[in-house]
Amino acid sequence: MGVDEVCREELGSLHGIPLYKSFIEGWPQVEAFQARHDDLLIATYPKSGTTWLSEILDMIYHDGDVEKCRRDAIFNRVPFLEMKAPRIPSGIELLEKTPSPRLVKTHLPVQLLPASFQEKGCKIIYMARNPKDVVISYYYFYQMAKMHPDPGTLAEFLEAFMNGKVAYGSWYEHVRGWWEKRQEKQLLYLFYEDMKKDPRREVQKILQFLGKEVAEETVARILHHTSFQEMKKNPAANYETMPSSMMDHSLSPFMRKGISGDWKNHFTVAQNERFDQHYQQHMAGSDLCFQMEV
Ligand code: PPS
Repeated sequence: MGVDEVCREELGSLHGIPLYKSFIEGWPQVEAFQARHDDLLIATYPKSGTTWLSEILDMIYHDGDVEKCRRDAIFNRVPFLEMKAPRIPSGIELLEKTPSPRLVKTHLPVQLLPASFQEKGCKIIYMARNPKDVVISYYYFYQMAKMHPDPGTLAEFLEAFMNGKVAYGSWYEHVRGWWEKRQEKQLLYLFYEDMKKDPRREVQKILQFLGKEVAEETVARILHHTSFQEMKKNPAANYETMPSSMMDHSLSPFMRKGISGDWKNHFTVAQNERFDQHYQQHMAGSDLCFQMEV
């Protein structure tokens, strides 16, 4: 193994949430993070459309200027708050260097959000995606992104996911936790499936939430530049500039399929029935609804 090789490692636990050990080491700095009042937080469970939403927001912040949005890779333009890994700047270090107004990415469950986002009254956009597509996307991501433990077979990974034994813990608790807090915070809660169905309507919702007005041709440019096909071929958006020791796109590209309903190509009938039953139990009593395909 070369010196730059990232080693697959078992996850640690941060207040009961399974997480990468290097992120846990950096936790004291994250917990003490000082948000600025004009920070916009993009919060998601992993594989739920974070990069898509990040690119849309960077385009909005730069008035649809495609060249400005190519100035750096997405993981530098929208720093990942709790990220810490050997030999690359941490999310906190990147954020300190980022001029306001900043876009900040996090996958933290709502109960672990650093207090200062609330204290400063920062706006937050949460995006959720149906769990069947999340688990498939996550399974491929575990294979290509080397900081994860070996995912095993899909059947094993499905069990781990349902039991909340994957990085960032239970999908159910994550989506429900953020949903229940949406009244208390300045929070816009979006769905990947709605964005697939009608991206123009969802971008309009974002603009309204931000209190921004943008010309119709700018909206059209934003929609074109943030389509899956455009983002897949854009080196500033597709993660191909990440060191290959961290992400191996030959195992599975970061921009993999970008559709809703790919789980149907992977789940067996029995797995689907078991998943549906588990889903019913864990979503009982919630008015939060997901579309499993569009
Ligand atoms: S991460 O690592 O958690 O930040 O990943 P995240 O960006 O949340 O999710 C990656 C999945 O989002 C898909 N994606 C898109 N779908 C539709 N349109 C656009 N523009 C887009 N950009 C990224 C990406 O392909 C991953 O989903 P899968 O199902 O694996 O293709």
